[in-house]
Amino acid sequence: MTLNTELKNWVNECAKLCKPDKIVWIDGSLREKELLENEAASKGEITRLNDKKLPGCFYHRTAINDVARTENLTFICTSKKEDAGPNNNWMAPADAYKKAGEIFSGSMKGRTMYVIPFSMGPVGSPFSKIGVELTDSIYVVLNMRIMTRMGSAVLKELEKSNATFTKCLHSKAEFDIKKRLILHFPEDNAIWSVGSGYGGNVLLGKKCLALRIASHIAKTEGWMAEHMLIMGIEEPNGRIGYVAAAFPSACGKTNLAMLIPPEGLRKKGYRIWTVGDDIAWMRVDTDGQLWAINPEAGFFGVAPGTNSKSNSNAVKTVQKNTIFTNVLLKPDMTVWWEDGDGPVPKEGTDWQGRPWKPGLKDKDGNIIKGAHPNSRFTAPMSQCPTASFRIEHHHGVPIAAVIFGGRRAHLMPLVYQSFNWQHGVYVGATMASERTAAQFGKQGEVRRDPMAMLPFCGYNMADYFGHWLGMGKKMLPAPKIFHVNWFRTDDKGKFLWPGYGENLRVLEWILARCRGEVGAKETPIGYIPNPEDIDKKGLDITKAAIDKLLSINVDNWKEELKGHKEFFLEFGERLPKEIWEEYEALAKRLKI
Ligand code: GTP
Ligand code: SPV
Ligand code: MN
Repeated sequence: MTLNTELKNWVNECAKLCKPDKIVWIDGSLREKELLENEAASKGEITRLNDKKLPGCFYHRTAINDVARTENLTFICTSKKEDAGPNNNWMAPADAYKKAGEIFSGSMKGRTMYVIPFSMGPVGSPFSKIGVELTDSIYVVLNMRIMTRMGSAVLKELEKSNATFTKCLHSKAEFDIKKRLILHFPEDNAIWSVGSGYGGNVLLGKKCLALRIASHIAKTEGWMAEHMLIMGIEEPNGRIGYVAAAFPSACGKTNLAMLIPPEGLRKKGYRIWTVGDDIAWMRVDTDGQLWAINPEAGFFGVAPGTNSKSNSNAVKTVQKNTIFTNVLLKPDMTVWWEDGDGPVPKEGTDWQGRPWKPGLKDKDGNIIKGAHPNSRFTAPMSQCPTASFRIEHHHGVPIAAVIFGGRRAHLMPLVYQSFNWQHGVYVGATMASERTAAQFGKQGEVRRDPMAMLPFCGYNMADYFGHWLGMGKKMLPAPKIFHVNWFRTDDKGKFLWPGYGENLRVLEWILARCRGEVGAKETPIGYIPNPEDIDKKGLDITKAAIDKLLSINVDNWKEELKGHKEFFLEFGERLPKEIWEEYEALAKRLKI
């Protein structure tokens, strides 16, 4: 129970609606964790993994139709439809409460309702925000324990006078996709999620609070909530430069945040510090600089493709105290996924709970994967070998550069720098990524995803661009804004740039630009490196490839500009005039 009357009343109200058999207040202790693990294991909600090989690890399967965020069932519920904007699904708040209320009604009968007080950001930091999630899922409690700071310490914060919190209500209900809704009420600081058990839909501190609700709060309070990794690059002289980077899903945030320097650079003394891999909250501090914290405490990362070669830091991070969701379960009670470490197992149980062996095909002749392509690991950030020593620092790290990026086989150079903040906002606003085979729709088709926030901006994106423009005016100096593309290909479709650890060479150039230590070539789209300014020692790449990576094709850019216009027209009168100014300026530089 609690002394915070708002919290007490709200918990009672939700209990009246959902009718749980009992209510348990989560304190975050180790003893409580063990009790919950035992209970969930005895009910089959989770499975304990091999305690010798994967100590403290558990396995979980979601329902077959509940394996990813469901953007079509995700709504922003504001009084006025225009406030949600063309980028969001919208429902009127009264309709949303009614519709979801019917599903929540009695949904926790025979179950326990857990009350999870959690803090996004270090407990007690003025940068942090508190939420309370009510849920009938032990899996959610155990995941929230890794992904957030939670329990008694947060409850104590809430009991300080005037402590406000985001009201997060979740019920698995019947896991029925027809009765699944992920609803955000920015005007009430509330989230209602029902009918799902998948991470991004139910770990309400993550995308729902830390991005959709927080982006709305941030606009009102004058800060920024972004879908960005945060990392520090330590140079041989000990100086650490921090960057924040926004890439859409499956475009390499986790990989970049945990980058392993190539041998030559490592020997020189380069070192990486991981601050976050998915979300950044950023504020202007008294020194005029932009400072960032990672509001999360753990990683909810994609498993397939993670191996000791591609990301050995992630592999080391998930060796203990990790929850694996929808991966392949091996007979020795360890786990595996496609492109994971070790030989392909001879047999196992797949993510749907069926017997599996390599080469199995479905009735259409397609290979059956052992792990779902969006299977994930939930692991504490503190277990990452490159975890930054500033993670618990209450106001985070100073950001020297903001980096946007996407998956573009053509058009986008390896890296370019915007002319100034306003132009940088335009670069972010026109960000796009090509569809991969894993996504529905025409392959190679460009999908606009401004600042990688299309599915996560909790309000009208026209206003969001305005907020970015306004923030730039507050900073002195504002971080420099860059765009990167690790995915440009040659005529045969092969990546031109080796990527991964080698991306450090690009970050080196970015930091040198921030410090005014290196020149660049001015082009219509921005500043592009002179080829000799990218450190290529030990890099196996031809001169032709570098030249192509650092070139732009004006005709293709003229074509690209049509897509910009089409996208911006959707926002009508609400789009800031500066965006059109930048559009016109770019057209002029391209001599259209
Ligand atoms: P979410 O967790 O969904 O937000 O994704 P993310 O942005 O964290 O992406 P992640 O780091 O998991 O990487 C996605 C995919 O991109 C993986 O298949 C990686 O192997 C691949 N990838 C990452 N970095 C690079 C790179 O520099 N070059 C190439 N070619 N591929 C990369
Ligand atoms: C993403 O999809 O961008 C994720 C996973 O990071 S989820 O938490 O499900 O949103
Ligand atoms: Mn993400």
